[in-house]
Amino acid sequence: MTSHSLDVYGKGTAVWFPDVKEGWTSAQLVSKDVSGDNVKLTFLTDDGKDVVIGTTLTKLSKTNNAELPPLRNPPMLESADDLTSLSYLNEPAVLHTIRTRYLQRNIYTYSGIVLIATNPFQSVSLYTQDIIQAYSGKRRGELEPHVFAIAEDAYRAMLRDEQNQTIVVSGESGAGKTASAKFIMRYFASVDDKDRSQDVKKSNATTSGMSEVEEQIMATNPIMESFGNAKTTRNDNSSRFGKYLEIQFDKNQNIIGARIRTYLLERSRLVYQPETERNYHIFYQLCAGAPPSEKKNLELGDFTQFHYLKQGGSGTIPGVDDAAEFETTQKALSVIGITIQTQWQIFKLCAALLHIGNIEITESRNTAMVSETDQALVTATKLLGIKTADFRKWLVKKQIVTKSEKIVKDLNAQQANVVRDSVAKYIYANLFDWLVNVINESLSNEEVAKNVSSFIGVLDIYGFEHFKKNSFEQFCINYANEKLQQQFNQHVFKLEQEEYVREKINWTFIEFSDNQPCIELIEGKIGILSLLDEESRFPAGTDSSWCNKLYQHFDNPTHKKYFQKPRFGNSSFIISHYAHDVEYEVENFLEKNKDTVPDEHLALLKNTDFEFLDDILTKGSAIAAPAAKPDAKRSSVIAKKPTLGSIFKASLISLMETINSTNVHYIRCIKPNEVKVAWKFEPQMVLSQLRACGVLETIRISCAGYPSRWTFDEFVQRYYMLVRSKHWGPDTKKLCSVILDDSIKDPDKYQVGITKIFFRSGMLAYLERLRLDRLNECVTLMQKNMLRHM
Ligand code: AD9
Ligand code: MG
Repeated sequence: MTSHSLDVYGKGTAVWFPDVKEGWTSAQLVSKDVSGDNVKLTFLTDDGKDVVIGTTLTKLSKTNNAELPPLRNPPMLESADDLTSLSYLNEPAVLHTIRTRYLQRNIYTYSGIVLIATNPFQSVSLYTQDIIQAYSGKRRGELEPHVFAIAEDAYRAMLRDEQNQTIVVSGESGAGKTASAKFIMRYFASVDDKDRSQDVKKSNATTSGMSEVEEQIMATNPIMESFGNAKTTRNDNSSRFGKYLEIQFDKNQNIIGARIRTYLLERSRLVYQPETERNYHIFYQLCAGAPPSEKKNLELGDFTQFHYLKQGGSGTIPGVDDAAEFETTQKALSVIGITIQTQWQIFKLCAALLHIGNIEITESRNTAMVSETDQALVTATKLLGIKTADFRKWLVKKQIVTKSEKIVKDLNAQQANVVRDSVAKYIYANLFDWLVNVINESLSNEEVAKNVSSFIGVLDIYGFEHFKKNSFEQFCINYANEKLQQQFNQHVFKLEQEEYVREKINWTFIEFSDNQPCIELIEGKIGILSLLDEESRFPAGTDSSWCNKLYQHFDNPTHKKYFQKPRFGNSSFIISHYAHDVEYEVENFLEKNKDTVPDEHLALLKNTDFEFLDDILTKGSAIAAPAAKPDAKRSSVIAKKPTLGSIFKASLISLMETINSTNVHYIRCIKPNEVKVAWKFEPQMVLSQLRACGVLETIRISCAGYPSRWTFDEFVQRYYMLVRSKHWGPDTKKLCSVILDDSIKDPDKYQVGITKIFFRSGMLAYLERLRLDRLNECVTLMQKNMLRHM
């Protein structure tokens, strides 16, 4: 961040010092001694401690004043609703402003084009119909910062520029992305816009005042959440997939449809949940809410009956009634047009998965065994409409096909468990994708697609993740965030430079750290992902052989900036992401990437009598599931299957293409504390998120240019008193020049554009000080006058 010269530090100057607990603590300069080259500054912190800085003028000039503490903003700016209006735009100032506002119950703050949303962890009355209406038709800045203002902005821009829009919502788990995305959806669905043609609405309005399609769009939320959200340690309703929702408008700006794209559903959750976490909500809803007759048919009981539901030891969520939620899910499924009959087929499939998880695999002399009469096996295969004996056989055996023969080999219990779970995960992933397809068909059929004239996309995607142990999932998530960060930086830059050009001010190109090399390292031709795919296809490939290849290719000076081999061990690698260095453990990367289901099982499932299962396997997952031809060479079947990594890469590239073809708006959600308590603000936690979401980096970028800008009118209104009244007149631009000439001697500190004045960092604080001095002078003068007349 920018450092200011020693001259700015006078007695009483307020500054910030780092603080382990608070992030930063405030202090005031109490004495300043400069003798010869020596400088001694004494500060008194707000908690009563002296801090002395001893240095020399030579050193200060060599280090560009780096030793001097960052300056604190004047009080009038300290709860500014836009961080870019701060005069000193440094890390403590940013943190302090967000904190001050949050403690005043203002959860939203702008940072230039970004809306920062700090989770209140409490229901707040900010989203009523009245407030929706209040934001309708308003320009950003007219009202308090709000997620509705961003939605309205997007809507207006869509009308004005006839361009598609995207609202990117990001942040860490539990920060409020899904909540924000839902508020945005509600805004579009409920705003009663006078500009919009009401004809369509009136003809099919429902009791909620929304049109049928608007109700359907809202209904996608409970569905996607039931099947794609779960309780985790970080969030009771954590989305385990990324989502891009396109809200489609016709030429009269009526909502006529929607389309959802999803990214990387967490498959492992279906078969394993860490301590205190749950599986996907739908299973608990089903166990709690199914009527007795259906429970009997599907052989369902309490969630504790199922291995796939009880591993986390936490089957209920405080404040959530799973049975009531089940009703909500069913209603939502009906709203989007899924018949009751199909709904029960979905639930039947879910029940089958639970029974698969209960199939007991034992081991004798290194050989896996499943009892013929295992009740779970019998029920699962009955529900799935597949042959029990075949399913049992291919749970405990595998077939190796060579050129000349087929060999059947026994599996051990651990391998059999992996096979069992892989089948369950495969079916669930297909069911999830099938649901998304059905929603899309229902919300945007061909007829609708013909009339779509523009869309607003809302991206609710996992933020940067950095845990103690990081695996394939974190790798993919952080790769996505690298791409989004790059898009964001380029966008902020473009906007910044465009404004300079538009205002015709002199500017030089500002350097910023482009993360392209890191992206290249991951997705390049010879990159981490392509090496992973290569190793996944190689029959003898293992996690560790892949890891060694990574070291061979990237552990060298060329890649040092982004890739490192850890000092100890050979089972992990470190990537220096824009937000943080992350160490990835290679264990299971290959398996997760391949996501294989034995061909024998695929063939078995394909031959099911249960038509619905056949349907979801055909229409569901994008992952090709080639039924094993009896004579197919095993290796060629594997070669045909796209890996999860390659699917993710392709979907991400396509997402970025979409985003780049739209006008983008950004919401950064911040989780203010780990314990999910209302109005508790943990500064260190917030700081690390501000860093990870790129807010601090963009602030650094804008500080390198002219971070503060005022229109002539705004400037004159606040600072007219800095010059004598004889200069006051109707020509504001002229008056601005007089004020500027008179007050700021260094011409590099500002530039006058066509409609605005652009200031270097720190100039507003300086002008504020002049203004305050001037006001004090006036008050003294007035007092003297009054005394004289008494
Ligand atoms: V995750 O990556 O899917 O695990 P999100 O989506 O970022 O995460 P979510 O939106 O689910 O988090 O928010 C977590 C919880 O915070 C919600 O369930 C609400 O209880 C709470 N929340 C978030 N934003 C708001 C808000 N604007 N008002 C009230 C909120 N509560
Ligand atoms: Mg979410």
